[in-house]
Amino acid sequence: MEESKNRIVQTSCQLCSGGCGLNLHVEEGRLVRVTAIKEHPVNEGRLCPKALAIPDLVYSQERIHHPLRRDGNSWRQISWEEAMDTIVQRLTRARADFGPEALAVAFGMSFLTQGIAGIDLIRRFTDVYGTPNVFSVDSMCYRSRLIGYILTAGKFFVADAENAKCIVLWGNNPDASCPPVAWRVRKALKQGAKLVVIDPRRIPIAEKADVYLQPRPGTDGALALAFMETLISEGLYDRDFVSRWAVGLEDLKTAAAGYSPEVAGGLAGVPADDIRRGARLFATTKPACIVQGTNTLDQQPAGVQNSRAMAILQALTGNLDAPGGFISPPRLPMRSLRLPFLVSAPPLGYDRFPLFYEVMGRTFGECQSMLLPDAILTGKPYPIKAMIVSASNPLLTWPESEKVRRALESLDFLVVMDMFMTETARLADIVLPAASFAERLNVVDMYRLVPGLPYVMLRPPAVRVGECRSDLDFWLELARWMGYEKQFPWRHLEEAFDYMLEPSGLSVAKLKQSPAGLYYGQTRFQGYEEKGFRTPSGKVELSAPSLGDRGQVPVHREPSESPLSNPDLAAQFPLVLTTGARQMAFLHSQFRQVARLRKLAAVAEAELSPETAAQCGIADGEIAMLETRRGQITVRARVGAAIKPGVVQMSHGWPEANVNLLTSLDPGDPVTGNPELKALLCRMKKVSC
Ligand SMILES: Nc1nc2c(c(=O)[nH]1)N[C@H]1C(S)=C(S)[C@@H](COP(=O)(O)OP(=O)(O)OC[C@H]3O[C@@H](n4cnc5c(=O)[nH]c(N)nc54)[C@H](O)[C@@H]3O)O[C@H]1N2
Ligand SMILES: Nc1nc2c(c(=O)[nH]1)N[C@H]1C(S)=C(S)[C@@H](COP(=O)(O)OP(=O)(O)OC[C@H]3O[C@@H](n4cnc5c(=O)[nH]c(N)nc54)[C@H](O)[C@@H]3O)O[C@H]1N2
Ligand code: SF4
Ligand SMILES: [Mo]
Repeated sequence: MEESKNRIVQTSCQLCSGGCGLNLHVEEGRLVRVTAIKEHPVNEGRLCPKALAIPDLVYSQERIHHPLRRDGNSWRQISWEEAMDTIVQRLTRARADFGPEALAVAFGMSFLTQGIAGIDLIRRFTDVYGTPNVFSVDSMCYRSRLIGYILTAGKFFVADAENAKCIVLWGNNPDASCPPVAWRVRKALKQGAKLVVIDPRRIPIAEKADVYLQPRPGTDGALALAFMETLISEGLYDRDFVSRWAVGLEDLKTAAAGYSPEVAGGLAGVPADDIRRGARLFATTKPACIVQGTNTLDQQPAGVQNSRAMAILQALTGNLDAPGGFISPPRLPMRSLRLPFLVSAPPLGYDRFPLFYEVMGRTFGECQSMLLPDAILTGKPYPIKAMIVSASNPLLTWPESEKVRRALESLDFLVVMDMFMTETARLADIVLPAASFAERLNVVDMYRLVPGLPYVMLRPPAVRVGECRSDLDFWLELARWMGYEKQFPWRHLEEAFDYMLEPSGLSVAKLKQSPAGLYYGQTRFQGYEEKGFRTPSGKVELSAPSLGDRGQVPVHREPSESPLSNPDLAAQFPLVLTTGARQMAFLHSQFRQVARLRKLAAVAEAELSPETAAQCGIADGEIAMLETRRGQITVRARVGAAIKPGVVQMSHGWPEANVNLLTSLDPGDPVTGNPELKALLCRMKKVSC
């Protein structure tokens, strides 16, 4: 690492998916301050409160600085050598005793956002070891959308809010979950764009909405079909685009015909006229885009179909592959590090959810995580005995925490690499101290996804803390310790990055010359005019034969727990629970130890309306019990008019009030196995002291 006394290191923030350009001010080897890079295209000089707290996070008293080994009920500090040696011995033994499938690896969002090479290094490692069992959070987030868009139009799309004249925020509150998107939405609004908000909570930006729909959680499929019905029956769709570039209109018409705004409005608890107004505004204002929640529509029983519906609405209005609509920035050309032919066992759930693994010849790496706890507990289809968790806290972030706990406790060997002693780390045999993003080298190309820019940037190490190491260094090093030098010939990470980057013409050295990042390409529009869409028909598939008997046209599926699907349960648990609305101050279970962020949200709260609170006998600020048929937690009630009556919202990530004690791992979506986290049945009552 270059060491001069006072310097500014330009980097890309990793505290949410935004990737803002940051100046890390380093004095005497210590990170003292963070400012924004003015010319960075993502944030253009802006920052959010989390970025200002980076020094507090990096130097938190609670950071783990050294590898730790469980010693009965306490922890013993060990050297990296001892940690690596132990891991190698235990992985070698697991493989010999139970076969290579006995190893599982799981990584979280803070691994996914590290940039290029991370997932590839893990996958190369597990390929050589011989296990297919690599898990990530995309079983709950993102994959259903990816598959939904690909099935419909052959590729992934990003909403180009900045250039839209009409924006539909559909289950998305970017002010909390992705400020760079919020900045773009607000810029478009200032330029006169129209806004439709569809959210059971009247989120702050809804004050600016031309149409606000407040649905019962889990009814988005019905609303989307009602939008389609309005477009089709009122002749508001783009006939030219649809006749040239879409197949399956007749099937779609039939499906949508069952969901007039009256029918859908009845299901969702939304006035039919408001649905019509929203649909008309979206269809008649061009260009328009739906900015859908990153996981809101995924975590419902028709997750894939919901995302198909979003892509179909874009197609019906001719807003696909068009500025201000859905756009598809190019990928950075890169070499993959995968060696999948070395793995023989099928991944978990391959037979049950084949489309989760492969769609139209395109394969996806990580397995369906929701099946892992049962597989560990039952030993079926094969024993899973050892696990490495990198940058994830499944004990708080995966559904059904009690089962996840039992599963992790029953492993022979668990390694957790984290910056903090999390609930998950506490179950480990070995805990490894992870470097924060300010302490390690990465190459970041995720701007293509948020906010849709073909941009790449180096994330250089600025400071060093204790013996903390970069996750990628750990995986590279572990490969060497396992004796995989032949397949991992790179002496250090920079060489691995260069190997991957070669097809792009870039290298770490070249990226160092542009410390604020650079564009690697240009987004092209209407690419289908030349090549068609990458679907079997070459067109947008309003009805998708690739879905086979899983339902080829979008459908509404009631949540498995809802007043309509399960009235008996609703008699006992009369409220609808939606979980996981993002809080600006936190990233899932992270940052609760940072005092200045904790000031923004001091305690865990469940949101409910004054009507609902009165029915439950709860007043604002009182401690209440929130309960589903799976368990109960105590939490402070936040009573406010913003949320739909009959609905409770509880964010995840609070150790003292873990909402995932109330959720289920059961696969919700029949295509991908995504769990249902957005619409469950619950009840709430006051806790008497
Ligand atoms: N009920 C409910 N549950 C949900 C959701 C919901 O909406 N409702 N949303 C789900 C979604 S979409 C997601 S993506 C998941 C997220 O699930 P996770 O990714 O498991 O969530 P985090 O709490 O961010 O856990 C990340 C961990 O990595 C650590 N960490 C941070 N940076 C680094 C690093 O650089 N290296 C290493 N090794 N560790 C690091 C942090 O300290 C933290 O413990 O949660 C899901 N859980
Ligand atoms: N600060 C912060 N930012 C984050 C994260 C974080 O933990 N903290 N996590 C990151 C990750 S991994 C992800 S996946 C994204 C998540 O990003 P999103 O999924 O977009 O989550 P939110 O922006 O909170 O928006 C969810 C909104 O959906 C509403 N909602 C709940 N249920 C329903 C429903 O059934 N239908 C409809 N229409 N709306 C519903 C909620 O009230 C809420 O306002 O955020 C990312 N950014
Ligand atoms: S918006 Fe996200 S990426 Fe940008 S500074 Fe805040 S936490 Fe970092
Ligand atoms: Mo996510």
